[in-house]
Amino acid sequence: MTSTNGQWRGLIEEYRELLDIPAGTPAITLGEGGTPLVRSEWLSGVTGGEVWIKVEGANPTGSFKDRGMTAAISVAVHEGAKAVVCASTGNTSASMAAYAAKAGISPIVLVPDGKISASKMAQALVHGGQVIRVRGNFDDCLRLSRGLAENYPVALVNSVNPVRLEGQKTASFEIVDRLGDAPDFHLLPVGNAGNISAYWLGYVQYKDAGRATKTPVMRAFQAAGAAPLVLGHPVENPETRATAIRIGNPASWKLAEAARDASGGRFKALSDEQILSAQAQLARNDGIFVEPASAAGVAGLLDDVAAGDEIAKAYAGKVTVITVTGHGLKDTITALEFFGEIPDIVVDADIDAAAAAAGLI
Ligand code: AN7
Repeated sequence: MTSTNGQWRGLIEEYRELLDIPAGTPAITLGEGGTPLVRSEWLSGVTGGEVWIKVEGANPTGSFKDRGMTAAISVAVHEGAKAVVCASTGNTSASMAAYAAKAGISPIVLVPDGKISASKMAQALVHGGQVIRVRGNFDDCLRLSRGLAENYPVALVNSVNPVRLEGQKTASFEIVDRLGDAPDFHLLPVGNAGNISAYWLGYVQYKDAGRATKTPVMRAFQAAGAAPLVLGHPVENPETRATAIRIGNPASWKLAEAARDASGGRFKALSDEQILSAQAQLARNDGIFVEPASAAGVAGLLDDVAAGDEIAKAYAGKVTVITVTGHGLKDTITALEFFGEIPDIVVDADIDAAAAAAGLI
């Protein structure tokens, strides 16, 4: 891909000819995309294969949502929108508010009251979002968000807007561009199911264009308390500490099932304990701090491997990519609650005292 003096130009300019957006749409960008693909020695060892982590927390607002949002906001502005609306478990609203600020339009955010992390709330507010707290869950917020867009002059930028998927599919392009071909397996968390649908679009497009020889098997993971795709029916009261994926009735249900079926993949549910444990292990083994929901793909790989069956063995000798969707700084309260108890030893400003506290003497 071309770039300006080695500087990444944001995904619209890097991939414009591959995106189905109106010709001449001016890019509203914060430099999103071009995120690191980091080889995990730890997970490569665990599987006997080659495991890579796509670090989406490196996007400007700290999650993969920026890929969809640069596209959705650019097209909305091109079409004359003055206000945008979304329902969110936190990351979509943080991203929308930032891109709306950049575009000079008004962001309206609907969130489940008490169920989004403080950091994501701060992002939406600091960027000038009009935050409306709803007595209900994400699925209720999405219903309201659609209703507002139908009845009032505001553009809907949830992933039911197909332009969002156009932006998000570029993550697959980057992976293939970096690895030289598509991986054998792609693992990721699923909530509203836009991202898995977008990745699949991207992989299929690259294969059809002859830029990859294959498409990966898509294995997607949900939290056990919010696992409608695994159960095969909506969950009325979803619950999980991984609040980003606390979603009971995913909007892109059919697209996600199509990606699973066409790729020979699978959905699987994981306990919150598995997810939080994977979050800590990834941070300690690989130096990558992700928010709880983002660790679901890693937890899924560990769960698959622990089963010791044919699925576990399939990773050996193969290339696996796991998308970690959002930064660990998005939810430090949950992280501290589970692993990071702040030590209650305080020392005087003295080298010997510090050395003793560190166990060096
Ligand atoms: C960190 O922000 O739905 O399956 O409103 O924030 O494409 O929904 C967030 C979803 C995974 C699931 N990881 O992706 C929202 C929202 C993180 C997320 C997902 C989300 P989708």
